[in-house]
Amino acid sequence: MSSENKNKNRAFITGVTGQDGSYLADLLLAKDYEVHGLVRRSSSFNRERLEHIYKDAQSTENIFLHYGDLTDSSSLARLIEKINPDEIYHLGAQSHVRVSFDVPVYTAEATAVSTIRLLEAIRETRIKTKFYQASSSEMFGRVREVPQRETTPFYPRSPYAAAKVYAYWAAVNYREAYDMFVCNGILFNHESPRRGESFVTRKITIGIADILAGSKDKLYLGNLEARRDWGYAPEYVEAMWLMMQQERGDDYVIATGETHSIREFLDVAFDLAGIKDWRQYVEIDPRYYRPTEVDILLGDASKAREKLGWQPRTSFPELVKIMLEADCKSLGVQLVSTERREQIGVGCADIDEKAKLYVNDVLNNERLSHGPYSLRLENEFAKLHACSSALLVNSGTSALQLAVAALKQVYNWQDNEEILCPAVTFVASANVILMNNLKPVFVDVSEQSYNIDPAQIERHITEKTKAIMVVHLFGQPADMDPIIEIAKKYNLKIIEDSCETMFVKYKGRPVGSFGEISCFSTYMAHLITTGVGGLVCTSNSVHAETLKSLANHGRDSIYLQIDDDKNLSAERLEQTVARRFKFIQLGHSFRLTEMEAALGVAQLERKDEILEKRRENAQYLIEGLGPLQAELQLPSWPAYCEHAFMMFPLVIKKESTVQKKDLVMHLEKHNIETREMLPLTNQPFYEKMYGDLESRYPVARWINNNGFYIGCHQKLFRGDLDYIIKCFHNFFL
Ligand code: NAP
Ligand code: G4F
Repeated sequence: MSSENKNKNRAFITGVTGQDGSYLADLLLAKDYEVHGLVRRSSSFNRERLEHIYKDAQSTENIFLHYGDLTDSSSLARLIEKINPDEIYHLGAQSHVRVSFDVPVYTAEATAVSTIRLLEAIRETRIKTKFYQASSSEMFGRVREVPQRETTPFYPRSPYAAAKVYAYWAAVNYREAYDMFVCNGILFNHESPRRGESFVTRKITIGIADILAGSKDKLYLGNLEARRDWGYAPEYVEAMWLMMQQERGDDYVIATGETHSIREFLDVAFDLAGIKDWRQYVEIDPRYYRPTEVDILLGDASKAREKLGWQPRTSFPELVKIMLEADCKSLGVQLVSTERREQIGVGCADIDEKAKLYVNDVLNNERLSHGPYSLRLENEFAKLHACSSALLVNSGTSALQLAVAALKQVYNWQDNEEILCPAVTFVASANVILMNNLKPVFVDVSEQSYNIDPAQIERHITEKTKAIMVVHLFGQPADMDPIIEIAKKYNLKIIEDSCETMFVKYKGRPVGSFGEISCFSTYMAHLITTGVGGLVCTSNSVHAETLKSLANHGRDSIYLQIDDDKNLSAERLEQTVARRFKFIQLGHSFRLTEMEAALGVAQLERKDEILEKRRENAQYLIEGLGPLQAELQLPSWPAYCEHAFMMFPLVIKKESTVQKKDLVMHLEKHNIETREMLPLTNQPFYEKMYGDLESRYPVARWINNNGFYIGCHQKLFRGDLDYIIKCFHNFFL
């Protein structure tokens, strides 16, 4: 004890590492007590609940932990004498009711006899101290009246309850026999995020968090009919302290005055998690039944209210929410309720701490344009897509614009020559063709993949056709083999618009490696994001130089490369200084910043995790929506290609009577975002240019009238997916 602490109130807490002990330590430290706690030696770490105290230097000076054991009288007596506390809170116990049937004698030792050990130690050492005994509503057992109050007779139903009754009467006896200040706090169940994990409330909230995180499928419980009066633990330790500040020691019931069954707890908790029917996740395991059960506990805390001014502040649903949110948070799961206020969007911002660190690193190093992060992102991205180079640009559209411009220049295409492009794709794929003074010619798409239909390509080829813009839509690769064959036959170049698809393979070969040039987007909601941004990849060195120059105002790309070279010879340096701002052609300013590249690197490091979660989510949706297959076309893809699930497309089947407008409105009303699949054939701009397109592209028209997509991104968790599935099923009921 330091000299400064001499005037402080000193408390000794047994069970300081438990739920109540840790909250009581927080409370007493906040009240400027010197706190001493009893800890038992354990092979594994048992101080988790006190960890936060050790982060605060002020608190650390005022807390002292001592080894000892409730079953060891000598250690208790020695500690009491040494600490000489003003207040003793005896909270330590074998506190699990079910376990007390398995270890009844130990429970009697730790829970009953420990109280006598402490009381005797006080008596023998003659120290002047107040004593709090953690009594329990379990003592009422087979209840003699409802609600239970201080005068209600006890009827214990377990070795634990019998031990607590013994300790209760021992405490009363010492108060009466030796005129000691002794309180019995008859506390009804109280819970919190620090509750032991095998008690039913915490077991449920942890179980739900695991289910939402996808790490568990089931929760195994015992008797769901028992009713308990559940309160919030931090408020209950306040009651303990209040009891110890009264004139005389006394006994008090501490309770909320509300009782709920385990079923009701499950209703509220699963509802908060967005899961309507918990029955599919909960199974009864008779091992959790007790030989004798306490059916109903309901406390009347009028005496505490009148004498201590204590009353509960946290409602039952609030308590469940506090616990569930904490368990979800520790697993990194976001909790969304069925009364949705937040939208389930098609995409998400998924920026982790590492991304923030990398961006900060750039800001601290003050290299804000093309630097080490840009280089790393370009090199790794190119490698992953089996290309020899990648160039970062400020959007997927810029990547496409450059790809067309570079090929037009390299192959000397003339204005108004044609590029084939699918009739269903984001408008940028066609726009960039027009912007390069070439003409987009649409090709209808496949009914299954929504990608360009190889069987439709040849009929659109004329002598003006120069290239095929292949789009890999929504994360699914287009059918490349027949497209490559046609391209060879007619000497056409292939440009890959892979803005929505990355990191996946078609017949073992990465998308992005088939075309002369391939384009990717890192726009928000894409597989990896830099906010806005893109990459243009190629394995052709001439194309690579042209792309680099065009993206950077038309500078001589050779001097762009050596700008960063610190070891230039004097002659080369002179040449560079003279030439590095020579513009050899008309170009754009399409560069990405180093901050965005840093974000991209952090995202790239997580690509496997992101892809895996998206695939898992898509599979879950496919299974959940499976029963609706007669009405809805779900995503399907051939075994020889992978799917990245950038989006989750759905098309109402031809034989269904359902109207897309009604289904989409139903989903939107329930805060599930939907998006059009964007056929080009009904875009006013292209209709104006080409006249009626819809009648010429029947599959695109069907998709326009019946298709839409929703998200399946990595931040959607089980509760969201169940909610989405439920909304679809409700619509088709
Ligand atoms: P808890 O989380 O189970 O904590 C029990 C504490 O006792 C832990 O610190 C534990 O240490 C310690 N302990 C157990 N055996 C020990 C031994 N042989 N020697 C030394 N320490 C030992 O319980 P709680 O929920 O905080 O409850 C506190 C007290 O109130 C208990 O007496 C309980 O029976 C009673 N109570 C609780 C409620 C409730 O709803 N929570 C209601 C009424 C009464 P380890 O950390 O090393 O295991
Ligand atoms: O959460 P429990 O284990 O708490 P119980 O038995 O009410 O005891 C707790 O509260 C007492 C105060 O009344 C304290 F004195 C005691 O130290 C402890 O803190 O079980 C609550 C109910 C029981 O009826 C049990 O049968 O939930 C039922 N239950 C159903 N399935 C389950 C489970 N209990 C647990 N622990 N695990 C189950 O799987």
